[in-house]
Amino acid sequence: MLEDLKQAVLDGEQEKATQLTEKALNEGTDAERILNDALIAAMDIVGGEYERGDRYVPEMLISAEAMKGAMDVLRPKLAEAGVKARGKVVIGTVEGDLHDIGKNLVIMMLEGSGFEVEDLGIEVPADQFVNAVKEHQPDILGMSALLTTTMVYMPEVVKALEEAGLRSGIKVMLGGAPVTQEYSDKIGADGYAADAASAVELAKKLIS
Ligand code: B1M
Repeated sequence: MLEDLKQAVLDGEQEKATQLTEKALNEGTDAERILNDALIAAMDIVGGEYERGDRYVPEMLISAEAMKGAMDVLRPKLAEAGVKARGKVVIGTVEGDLHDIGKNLVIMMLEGSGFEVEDLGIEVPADQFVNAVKEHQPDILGMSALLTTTMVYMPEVVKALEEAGLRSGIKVMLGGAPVTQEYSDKIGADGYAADAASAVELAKKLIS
């Protein structure tokens, strides 16, 4: 059944993925096993296919949606069983910028890989990032920007984290079309990812 569930996520069949997750739980399959052997396994394949150019954004999105449906059923069971997330990420699109399609895709892929994600939404000011870090104590703070005029806000957030004495306790990850690795290095972030699949790989690397 776990193979069928994995396939349902790969095929982006949300209803089937949700039903199979319920069925597997009802038959006594361990929630963590469902997560690792079916859902995360499927999203690993999706990420790899996307990186090789064998899968496009819409196909990645429908798999992520299927994963989300299954996760809605699984999440309470994982919490009951005390299963810990791989790591925690607080993420938002920076002040002045309302582009969120890419950020949401990154979130879905991170969740699909076992990360707990707190989404701050769009047009997030530096003080909101800082407060969210204090409140949620994430391993990683993620910032997205799609405009050349808003990516320049990213160093403001890094500076605000430093001023609040929080910078050394977390990793800062950047993304968005105009952002580059050079820019990430320049503003003192810990890494940049070009797409959702590489964002997952980077997040894993940053917490290891
Ligand atoms: Co806007 N827009 N837009 N727009 N828009 C762009 C970005 C633009 C390149 C279009 C163009 O002129 N060719 C241009 C920016 C130019 C620049 O600054 N270099 C632009 C502009 C100018 C504007 C406005 C200023 C237009 C205007 O009003 N005059 C305005 C700005 C509004 C604002 O933000 N204040 C504006 C508005 C909008 C809409 C509201 C209409 C809409 C946004 C809807 C929404 O997001 N809810 C929109 C859209 C859709 C686009 C384009 C067409 C598509 C963006 C997108 O969703 N791509 C875009 C042109 C383009 O890219 N072809 C454009 C798909 C998405 C999956 O990719 O977002 O790159 P992407 O995300 C990727 C990676 O970047 C990475 O992973 C994602 C998934 O693979 N990634 C991360 C992203 N965040 C990450 C974070 C990470 C790691 C990886 O870690 C934390």
